[in-house]
Amino acid sequence: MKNLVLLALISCLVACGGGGGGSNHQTSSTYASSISSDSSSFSSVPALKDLADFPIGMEVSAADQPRSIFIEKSQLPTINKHFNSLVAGVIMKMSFLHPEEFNYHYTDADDLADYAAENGMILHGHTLIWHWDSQIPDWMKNYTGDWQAMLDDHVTQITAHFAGKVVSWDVVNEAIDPETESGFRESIFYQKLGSKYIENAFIAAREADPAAVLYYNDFAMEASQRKLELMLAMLDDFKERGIPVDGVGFQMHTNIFDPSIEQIQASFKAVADRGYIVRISEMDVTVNRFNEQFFYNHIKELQKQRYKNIIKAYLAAVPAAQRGGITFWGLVDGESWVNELDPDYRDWPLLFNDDYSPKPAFFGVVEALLDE
Ligand code: 9MR
Repeated sequence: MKNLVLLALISCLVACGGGGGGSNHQTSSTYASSISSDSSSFSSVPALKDLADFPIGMEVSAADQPRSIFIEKSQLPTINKHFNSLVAGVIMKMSFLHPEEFNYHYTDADDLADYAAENGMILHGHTLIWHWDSQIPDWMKNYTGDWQAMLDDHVTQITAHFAGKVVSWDVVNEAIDPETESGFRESIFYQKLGSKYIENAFIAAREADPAAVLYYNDFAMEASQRKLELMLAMLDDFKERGIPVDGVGFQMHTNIFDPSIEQIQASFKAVADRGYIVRISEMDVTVNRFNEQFFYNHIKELQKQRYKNIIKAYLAAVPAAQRGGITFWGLVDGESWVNELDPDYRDWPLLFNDDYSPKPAFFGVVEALLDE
């Protein structure tokens, strides 16, 4: 228990309607209606970053993108108060940083790095190699030369440019696929180079910025035993051959139903036991499996408990020295990526309502951190 007084304050805020109350009278068309009475006043809630000895991160948009922190400035007080680590949701992906073979575009990401530095935050880099079609630049898709040399150069140039500005990188994102026979995602990189592209990316990144912490990042490793085992086998093989991976990012795009907390904790532990740093890298917790129109109070409570239990599992499984931190994938529900997927589907996966007031989920995170 870190601070009994603070815990008492939080309990009061929640009990007094700060976190647990809230009206159900909202329409599916207005996210603003999920704001209601979850709110506690800005200054009365504790800053998440003050409750942990590891980075507490936020995914942000930048440049001229929708919800950019440089345009939608109303989000800045909340971001600055609670988070000491940033990651770009989009603008540091392959097609943004490397739009043409001989042209790297750094200014937007540099602006974000400056913002982080000026506000006492670290910047995590996401991501050097990712299979997502729209984020692979066209020139790369059509490349006919030496793919290994080309990818090495991509990783080297970018990592070297951000040395000293980016403390850690998702070097390779989502390369494992439990549905394939090989266990690797049959991305364009895999088709060209086999799984070799993964280790080569880590080697190139380490050479270009020896100080950066290098992560393998993926989703659903806590949900699929086969996926976890494939990833662990890759790590074990890399360790034996001296491939420089420092940590693993569990994206943790999860929900209030499954997998079990025990399974989540065991998957963190399997990685921590091997000596790696463990991050929760893209956390959100969806609630709306049954396509409800309302975000009911009992669901808010379930979501709160789920956030709390997952973070407690992380703290229980990962020794303090191996905690790379926890990053949440977006600030307010209405702007979550899950609400971009289908206009007929709504969800409320994040810690804040659309007016930046904290949800019960936020207090679940607070309670987990204070329990430590
Ligand atoms: O949240 C991101 C969304 O805004 C982007 O349109 C999308 C494509 O770049 O990527 C989303 O972030 C993904 C992340 O980069 C990798 N893990 C899954 C995330 C959600 O799809």
